[in-house]
Amino acid sequence: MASQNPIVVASAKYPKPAERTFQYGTAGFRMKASLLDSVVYRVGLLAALRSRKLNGQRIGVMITASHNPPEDNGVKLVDPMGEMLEGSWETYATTLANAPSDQALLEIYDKLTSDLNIKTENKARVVFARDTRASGPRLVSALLAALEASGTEYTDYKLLTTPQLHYITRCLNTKSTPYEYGEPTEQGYYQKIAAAFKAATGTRKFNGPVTVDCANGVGGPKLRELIKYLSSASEGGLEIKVVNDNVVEPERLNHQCGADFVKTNQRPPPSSHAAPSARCASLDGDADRLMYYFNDSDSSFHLLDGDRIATLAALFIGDLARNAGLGEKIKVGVVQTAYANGASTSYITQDLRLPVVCTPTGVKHLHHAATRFDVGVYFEANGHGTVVFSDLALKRIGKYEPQSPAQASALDTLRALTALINQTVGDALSDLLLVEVILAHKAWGPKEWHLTYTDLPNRLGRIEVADRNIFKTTDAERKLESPPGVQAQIDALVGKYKNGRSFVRASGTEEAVRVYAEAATRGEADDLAAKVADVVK
Ligand code: 16G
Ligand code: ZN
Repeated sequence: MASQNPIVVASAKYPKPAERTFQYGTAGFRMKASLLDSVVYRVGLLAALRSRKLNGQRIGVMITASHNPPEDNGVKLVDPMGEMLEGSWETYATTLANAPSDQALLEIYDKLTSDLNIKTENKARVVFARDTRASGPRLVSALLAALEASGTEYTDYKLLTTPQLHYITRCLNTKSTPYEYGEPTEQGYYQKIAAAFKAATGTRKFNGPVTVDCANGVGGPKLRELIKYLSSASEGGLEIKVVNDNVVEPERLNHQCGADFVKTNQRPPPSSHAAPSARCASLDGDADRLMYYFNDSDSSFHLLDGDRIATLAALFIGDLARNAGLGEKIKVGVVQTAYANGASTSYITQDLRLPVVCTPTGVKHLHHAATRFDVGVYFEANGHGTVVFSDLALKRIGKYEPQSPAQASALDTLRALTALINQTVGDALSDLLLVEVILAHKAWGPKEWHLTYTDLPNRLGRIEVADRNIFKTTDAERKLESPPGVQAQIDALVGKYKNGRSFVRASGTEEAVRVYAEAATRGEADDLAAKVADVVK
């Protein structure tokens, strides 16, 4: 009898809330945790299908809602190489999540199995982890029910940052191959990063400590763990001051702290008491975003966001490749979104003379575009990003025989960076150490870093509209093609401002539309944003 099928039996314990339509968004499913049990159960089934389809390669499942408030949670899948789930499978996730009954769910599951030619005799293997949210353990039990009902082998990695799970997934799937990535354990992650950090730093000195706000999320305990593997300040290592690492009171998560708070409010967390010009950084709730900032001696606040990290990394890696004698053989490129400050784009193209590609918002788009360069540096302005090295670039960097001591030194640093950087996805811990290495090499403080170019004043607004789905974009989200006529009105407004630029897009994570504007002065940027908002309302 069909009703005795284990998938149906277990599904009955995780009923789908009626009247709810779920969508696998930019970063998986994300919403109030109380609504998420059926979704997590069904995502577990999809992970099993995905693994069977890929002949038993490990698929990762991460339970987190990143920078969202503590009462939210979310779930997303990680593909075998540690990348985000392939786009076409997002649709299957949405279909499974919206199956109206347990029986309908089984029918969709079976139909996907046959439509996608999935061999049911293949093994299914899943690895999973969660952030520190209170709802995490309950959602893990929904996931386990699905893995058991679908006959899936699994490993529970308990609490991890999102990028740690991406790292482990890739390690497991490349073990004993020429593409081996590292030890598939949390300890292996720290060992790899710590050794690479030491090698990349060499004999350079750090200019004082860095204070890291961990958003009271999983990044706190994990950063404390990582520090145990690094040289201490008394041994000439980096001093890292950990703040906002309270994970005992879950309601503190992302509250008045963290990378999203700092970027959105353009000010340090109220708990911050950093001295003038001291380096400060903030992670987000699952430690895949990083922001730097500092207060000047006149106490003005300066943000060093994803654009700044991208430009710093591109500058340094471009120089290293040239100094190593690989300038002609390794082409560095940068990937940004429309949110990148126009001044950063000009700096990359005109001063660094590197190519820039613009993609729609969302890590998967940037990551994909970055893999087309030998070395692709990608960052969203919100602090999510990394650097990816192509197989060819890795081979060239690995095999090149340096022709001088200067080339040898640059090459050593470049090699160390390929291990320090988490190439699977943006990783705040790995990015933090990358920035620290670069600043140490350049003997720069945050001020010198900030002086590389001057941001155009900008404003980001959020507008609630009746139906955000009518806002359709083209040209990497820089232009609206619907509703008709709106883009022409925006263009007319933009034309009135010096260095004006503005665009409107529907959020992929909230019921709202976002308006971005930049212009030559603060007043003009604010004015342009307000006028464009009026057009959209
Ligand atoms: C998600 C994306 C992030 C993007 C943000 C945009 C991933 C892992 N995360 O958090 O990259 O910046 O959505 O949000 O892809 P929005 O669509 O609401 O503006
Ligand atoms: Zn995040």
